[in-house]
Amino acid sequence: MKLLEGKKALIFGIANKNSIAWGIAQTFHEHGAEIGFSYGIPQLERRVRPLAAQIDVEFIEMCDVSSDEEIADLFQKAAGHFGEIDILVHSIGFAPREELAGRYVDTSREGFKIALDISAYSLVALAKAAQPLMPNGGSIVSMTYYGSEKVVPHYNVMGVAKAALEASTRYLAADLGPDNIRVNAISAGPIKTLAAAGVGGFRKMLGYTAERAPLRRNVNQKEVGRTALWLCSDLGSGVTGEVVYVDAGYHILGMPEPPEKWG
Ligand code: NAD
Ligand code: 0WE
Repeated sequence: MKLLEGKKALIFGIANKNSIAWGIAQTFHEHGAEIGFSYGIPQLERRVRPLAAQIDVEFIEMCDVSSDEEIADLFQKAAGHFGEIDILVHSIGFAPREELAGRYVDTSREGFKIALDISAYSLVALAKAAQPLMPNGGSIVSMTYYGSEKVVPHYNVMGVAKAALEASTRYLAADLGPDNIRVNAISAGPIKTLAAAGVGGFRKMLGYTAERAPLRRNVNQKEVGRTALWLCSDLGSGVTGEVVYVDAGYHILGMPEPPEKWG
């Protein structure tokens, strides 16, 4: 059964074929959604266009979400192209590279501002801009990570930004619920993407979580896509303000068992 037949989805945060947003886009396409893409920087256009062509995406626009003006322009174009939309996917995160090494206590004021602006405030700005395009309700989904709740070495200011993103999910859900707009976040386990590739020791982190997670493996972009699918389809109609984990169960552990059992 196709779950998104007749629905229109605007997806932010595709950089290349490894992006979580691309896993979501492919799943939505398989389920009959009409899709639009927005990407963050001009250099990504040549990567994003061929992907868009694979799933019949016609609306492809650049938008730097740190700019109110670019967001306004983007939504004006989206209103022209789609009229109304049903789904908004926020799959964007960024902190200056130097903030993701060393200690959190050394975070700069500017690094903090940039990380929180691009990774958390942008969800608020996009939700506000999307609301007029969702007169019959809708579903908004963003991407988060467990480093918002527990200390993950070097995740640093991104952990604080994700905590703000998750809290924003609840406040937005309360504000937009009366308009039948649902707002949820997916907390994914570590996945090798462009954003992750820039992180020292990421391969070791993948190994560490795969050895300990209840499912004894990592998750992939398609598994995140299928959770976004139920959240954004009628299957998720009663769910809002929630953080849903797609992490092979890693977050439930209090004392992760080492791979070779103790005693
Ligand atoms: P990715 O690099 O493919 O996607 C990140 C996207 O953010 C890119 O498309 C980039 O262009 C965009 N972006 C950055 N600054 C922007 C700006 N100013 N304006 C517009 N777009 C901007 O990597 P990904 O891993 O797919 O990341 C997607 C989301 O998933 C992020 O929120 C990330 O924090 C989250 N996440 C990733 C993992 C992981 O391990 N990869 C785990 C959990 C959550
Ligand atoms: O949210 C993320 C990635 C966030 C990210 C990554 C980069 C690298 C390149 C944000 N900004 C930048 N800026 C850059 O210049 N993840 C959940 C993946 C991730 O990133 C980590 C992790 C995990 C997991 C960083 C340190 C420790 C763990």
